Amino acid sequence: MRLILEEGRSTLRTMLKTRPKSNGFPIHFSNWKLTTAQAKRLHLARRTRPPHLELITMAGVKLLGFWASPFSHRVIWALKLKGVSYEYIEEDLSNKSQLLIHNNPADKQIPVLIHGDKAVAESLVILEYIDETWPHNPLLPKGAYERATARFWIKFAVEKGATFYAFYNSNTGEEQEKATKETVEVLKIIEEEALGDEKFFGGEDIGLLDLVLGWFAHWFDIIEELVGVKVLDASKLPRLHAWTENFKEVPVIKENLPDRSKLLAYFKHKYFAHLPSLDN
Ligand SMILES: N[C@@H](CCC(=O)N[C@@H](CS)C(=O)NCC(=O)O)C(=O)O
Repeated sequence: MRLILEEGRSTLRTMLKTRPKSNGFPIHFSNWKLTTAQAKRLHLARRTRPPHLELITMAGVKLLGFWASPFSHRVIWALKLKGVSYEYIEEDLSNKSQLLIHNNPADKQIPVLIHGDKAVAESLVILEYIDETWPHNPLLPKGAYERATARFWIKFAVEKGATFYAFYNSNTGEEQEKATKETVEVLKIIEEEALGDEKFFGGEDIGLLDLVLGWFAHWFDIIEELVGVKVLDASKLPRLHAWTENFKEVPVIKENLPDRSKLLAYFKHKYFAHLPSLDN
């Protein structure tokens, strides 16, 4: 690739030397014809440019998101980790934009990533799209087995969503005890079997599983506060708790977390709206 790029550069140098004489700038490029061989070499050099050069010329990237959504945030973190510049468009979920409806007609949910004329929906699908489109700073491990393992845990965590939701929804003594016990059990499995003694799920650096579980580091604590039960603390889940601290210390994460008090107010409103009325 280096050779091809070098060739591209030397073709450009030759072209600059042989460019039509002009009395100054601007040069009239329309008078400047490339030989077929020059055009082919330049085309090849452009096609094989490394991903960081792609950033300079890539088609526009837009993200339709919602400020309080952990699903939007995992995409934001991925784009930031890759250094992909993008335009963020905040959606009003009570009055969805035509842009959202047009780009995700199936379920009209955020996040949606628009890349040039293509739209990708579903946060996990978007994360894989990002990782494949901009392969530098990989989010999934290289080896097939390691990728399969990361994908297993992502599926496991997503499928346990009902357990976490039951915890969020629990408000009577017995029901709350059961939901808390089940939540701790799931988190213990994640801690022991997926995280082990690593700093991050991705090893020394954060990877796709870290981004998927990222909501435990910022949103879960808010749910605990609303439910009035602490689960993810240093005494019950020491390694997972340390992971939440390490995760939030990564600059890209730290700089891209919604304000906690604003988030608490938002979820408080939603939480008390869904609880059964005390008058009933
Ligand atoms: N499975 C989806 C979930 C996305 C989701 O739940 N988005 C919510 C906001 S957090 C949404 O768009 N809600 C509006 C609606 O469902 O009408 C993903 O991972 O992207």
